[in-house]
Amino acid sequence: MELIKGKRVNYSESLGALVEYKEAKQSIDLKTTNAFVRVIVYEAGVTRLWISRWEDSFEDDFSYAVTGKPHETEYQLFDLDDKLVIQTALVQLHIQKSPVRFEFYTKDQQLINADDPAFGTSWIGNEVCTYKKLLPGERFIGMGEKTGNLDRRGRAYTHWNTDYFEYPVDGDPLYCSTPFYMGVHSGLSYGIFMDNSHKSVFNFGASNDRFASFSAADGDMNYYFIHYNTVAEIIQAYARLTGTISVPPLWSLGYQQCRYSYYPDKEVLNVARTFRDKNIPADVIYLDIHYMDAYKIFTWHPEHFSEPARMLKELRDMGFHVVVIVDPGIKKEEGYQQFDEGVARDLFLKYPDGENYTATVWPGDCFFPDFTKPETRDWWGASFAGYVKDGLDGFWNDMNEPASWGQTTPDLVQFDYEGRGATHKEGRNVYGMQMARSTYEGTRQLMNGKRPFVLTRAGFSGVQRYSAVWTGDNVASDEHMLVGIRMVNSLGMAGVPYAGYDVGGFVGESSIALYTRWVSIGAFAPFFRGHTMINSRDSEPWSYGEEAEEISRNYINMRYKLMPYIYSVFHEAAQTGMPVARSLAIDYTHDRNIYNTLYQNQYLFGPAILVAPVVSHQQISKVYLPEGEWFDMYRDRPYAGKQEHMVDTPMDRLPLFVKGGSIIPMQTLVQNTQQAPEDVLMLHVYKGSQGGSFVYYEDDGETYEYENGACMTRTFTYNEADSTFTIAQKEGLYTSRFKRFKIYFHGFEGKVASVVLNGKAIQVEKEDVAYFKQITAFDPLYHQEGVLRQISDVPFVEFAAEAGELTLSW
Ligand code: MIG
Repeated sequence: MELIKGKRVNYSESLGALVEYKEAKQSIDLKTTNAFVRVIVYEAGVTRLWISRWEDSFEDDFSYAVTGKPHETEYQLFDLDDKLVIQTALVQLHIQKSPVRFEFYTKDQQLINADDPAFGTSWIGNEVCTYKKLLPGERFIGMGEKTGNLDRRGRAYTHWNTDYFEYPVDGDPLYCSTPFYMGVHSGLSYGIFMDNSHKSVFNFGASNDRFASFSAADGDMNYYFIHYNTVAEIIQAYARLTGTISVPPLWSLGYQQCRYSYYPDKEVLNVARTFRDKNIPADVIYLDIHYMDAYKIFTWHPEHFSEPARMLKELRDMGFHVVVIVDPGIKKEEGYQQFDEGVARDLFLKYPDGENYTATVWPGDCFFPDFTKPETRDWWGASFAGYVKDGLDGFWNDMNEPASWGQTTPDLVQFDYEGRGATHKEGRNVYGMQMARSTYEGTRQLMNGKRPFVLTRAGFSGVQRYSAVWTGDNVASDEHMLVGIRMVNSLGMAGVPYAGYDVGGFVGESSIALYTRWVSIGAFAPFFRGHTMINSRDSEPWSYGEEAEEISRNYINMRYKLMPYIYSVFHEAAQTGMPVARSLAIDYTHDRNIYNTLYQNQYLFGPAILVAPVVSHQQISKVYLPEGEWFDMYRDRPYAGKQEHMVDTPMDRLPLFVKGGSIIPMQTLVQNTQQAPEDVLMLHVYKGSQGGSFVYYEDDGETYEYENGACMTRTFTYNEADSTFTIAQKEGLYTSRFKRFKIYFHGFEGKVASVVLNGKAIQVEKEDVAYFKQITAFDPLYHQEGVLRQISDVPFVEFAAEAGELTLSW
């Protein structure tokens, strides 16, 4: 190749012209003057472009991120004078021959995305970059754990997993890398996933008005181009490539209480007991680094946790699960089991001369397990045997960027990379994900069919298959609260639906108002955990005074009542990859108002509930409701869509709206997920001109038996046009814990006059629902109106659970 024939080249050089091509099944190999290209059709809307300067690259198609394979897909290949055209049922890929450039069109010739005509894919030394024309009005969304605005246009981002303590609200790069974004323009959307784990840079028109580009420091340009009609379909196509979550243990969807660190055991028990005494629901308590002996992973501190099994049993009896932190660094200390084994079996990262790589972390000098080596993963996974036996079932993977004092891993450190070999430059970004994988696979094997919960800080595309992700060391400020919400929404658009932020802020101290607001919003985060830094003020729901406590309790209660809804939404995420927290950019992609920085934090929690985060001190706030009919969740007041609204937002009122046509299944209040709710499933139906449906999901909440069919779904459908509500037969072998249905009709103005179930009239009753028990002495409207706020006269019917059709009249 010209470029490297012993001659220094001081400019970027691109692919060159087409020399020849060859077609195989769903795959076309091109040879250009400077490189090789393999085009692979994965499905009608997914095409992979694999561009390499090394022909032998194609002999080994390996990826940590992608598990999806090409689906049998019909396509046609046309050889025209100046271009090749590959056409599927949805997309035309035009491959210009000289020079070789790629352009994607819809079948009716609308341009979706095109290479910059001059640069296309080019190299500067080993760095490879693809340049795409910036199109008029083009916006960019996604990219996972990235700060900044929902619309990323005008900014550039780096993917290089980084331990960034107290990151600023525009800090980059952070801990987790998911190099997948979506472009949106002229009513069209597409996604680009660059599967290359080297340090990469995505430039969405930052300091340039010509292109959006993505580059990797080394390796091949290897990207998947996805086009479907909606962002939701694009996200799901990305999930077919990189996988989905498995259904999490139900307990992990409850409230989780963390701090750096609760110790000794007595303090842990105290915190747990306080939740129960105060009737604040919670499922999980965390042990941060002080639970260990000299920070040695897989040990317990001999004095502070002298009888771990007994403590864990006591917590379990109170309905608490315990999650412990594990860091990758293994203390260099002879006699420490994991050190001795790791050395003996050659399981650590090393220098090219074979010496183990050493860096300093909490325990002092450490070796680092090479999680890209299968033997290391098996060994690490098996090392959890003692913890599992003690009664632990949650594992928090921290510091796995990897982090160390000094924060600079030398690039020559060598990774096994499944026997292929890779330097730190290629291995770093997948290290955390492979640690999470090893933790997940190992503990899953040890737990006798029960589901472990794994949380990780670092990750790469595909990490969702093994673990939830949290956004690291945020700061107690309003801006951080909001950017955290956007990061979680953005992780959702990058295939990671199970994500959250430290509620209350890790660094610094929240005000009463900030803490309270953060808990209210956190109740609608997929992963809901309060956490705070060592030597900071206490940050439990009762630590900020009586008012904050009551409001926090109300919102945590709400989360527990919503558990049937939340669990069903997680099931959907496991099935399709749809996020749990859904940026409005997913359903309302082409509505420019949702990108307004005032409204960009708003999202749908599941399909039905719109959360409009507001900052702590704001007593009256502006929200924007997109197209559709909406009801405020507190009072059932109808609100028009495609409009801004002013709403009251005192400390105890986070703006929440339900989309007309929604069906929200709820249960009676429990104090933790082990406690059985009453046997009635409450279905809240909201009037809407389009009607709607919901797929309810249930299983035992704790084992993998659902994989063998021990689960159930049941579809509820509200049809507005013919005034019916249909309860489909349940599907699946699992028997629901709910024996009765109670259906509430919201927004029907109290006028549901008669309900006929399978031909038999059933009695319509009316109730003051106030299912969102936010009635507190602190409610300003309580003071104003002098009466308890209530949603009175909501009609409902209750009957034994069965399939059938309700006919309503009003
Ligand atoms: O060097 O384990 O992000 O959540 O509390 C800091 C102590 C290590 C960083 C994590 C944080 C955790 C802390 N850890």
